[in-house]
Amino acid sequence: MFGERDNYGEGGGAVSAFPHFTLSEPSVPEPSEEGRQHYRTIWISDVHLGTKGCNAELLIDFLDNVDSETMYLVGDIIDGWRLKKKFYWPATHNDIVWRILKRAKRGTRIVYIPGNHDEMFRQFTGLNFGGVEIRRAAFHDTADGRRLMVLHGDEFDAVMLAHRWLAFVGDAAYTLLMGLNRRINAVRARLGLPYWSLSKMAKHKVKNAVEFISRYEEIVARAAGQRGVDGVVCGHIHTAEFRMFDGIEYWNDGDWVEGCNALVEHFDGRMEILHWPDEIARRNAAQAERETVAIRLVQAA
Ligand SMILES: [Mn+2]
Repeated sequence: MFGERDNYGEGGGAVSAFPHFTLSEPSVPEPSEEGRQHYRTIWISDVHLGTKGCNAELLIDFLDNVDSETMYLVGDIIDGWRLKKKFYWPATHNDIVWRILKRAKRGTRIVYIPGNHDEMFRQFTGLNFGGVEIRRAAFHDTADGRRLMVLHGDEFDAVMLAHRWLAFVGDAAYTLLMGLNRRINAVRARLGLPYWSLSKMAKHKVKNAVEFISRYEEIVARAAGQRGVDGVVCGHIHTAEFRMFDGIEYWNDGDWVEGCNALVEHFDGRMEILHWPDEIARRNAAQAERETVAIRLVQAA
C-alpha cells in the first residue's frame, strides 16, 4: 500500500509492478575518460538542442575530450521555442544530455542557468536534477581569487531595446535604399552613367551590428561592475569574446550553432576561449605528425 516503505524497498512487491529503467547507451559511444584535457571550469551556452542548427557532433567531440571540476551550462541549452513549433530530437541530441548527466554522476559539479530559449526550466531554480543544479545566475570564484558573475545575458535585452530599434530602423532604411538604388541605377543607365555601388550601405549595416554587440558587452560588464564583482561570464549573443571595461572582465562563451566555442578556466585561474574546430584541426595535425614519425622509424629500421 502507499505509505508502506517496504513496498518500495529492494525486491518489494509494488516495485516489480513498475518497468525497470536502465540508462541506455548513447548512439555515439562514449570513449574512455583517460587522456582528456582537464580544466578547473568549463562554460558552454547556446547549444540549441532540438534545432537543426545545433552542431551536436562537434559538441560530443568536445565533451569526449575535456573534463572539469565544475561545468556551467549558461543557457539556451535546449531550444524550447523551436521544439514547441516542431518536435526535432535526433539521437545525437540525446547523447549530449546523456553525457552531461553521466558527468554529474561521476562527480562534476554542474550548474545549469536557463536562458530565454529554455526559460521553461527557470521555474525550477534552486532545484537539483540528477546532480544538475538549476540557478537563475551564479557567482564563480576563480583559482586566483577573482569573483565572476555568471548569467545567460537576455536580462539586458530590455536595456538594449533602444539600440535594437536603431538596428531595425537601419534595416528598414537599408531595404528602402536598396529599392531606391534599383530605380536610381535604372535612370543612370538610361543616361549612360555607370552603376552606383551599394558597398557603402552594406558597410554601414555591418558597422551597426558591430556597434550593437559592442554596446551589449559594455552594458553587461558595467552591470556586473555595479554588483562589485571582477567580471562577468555570459552567452546569448552567440559571439565569443573577452573584453575589459574599466577593469571589469567581460567573457562570452560563444555558441554551438556557428562558432562552436567554450570558455575554460585553467587550474591557475587563467581563462581561455576555445574555438573547437581549431582544436580538432590541431589534434589532427599532431596525429598526422606522430604517424609520419612512426613511418620514418619503421623505414629506418
Ligand atoms: Mn539567449
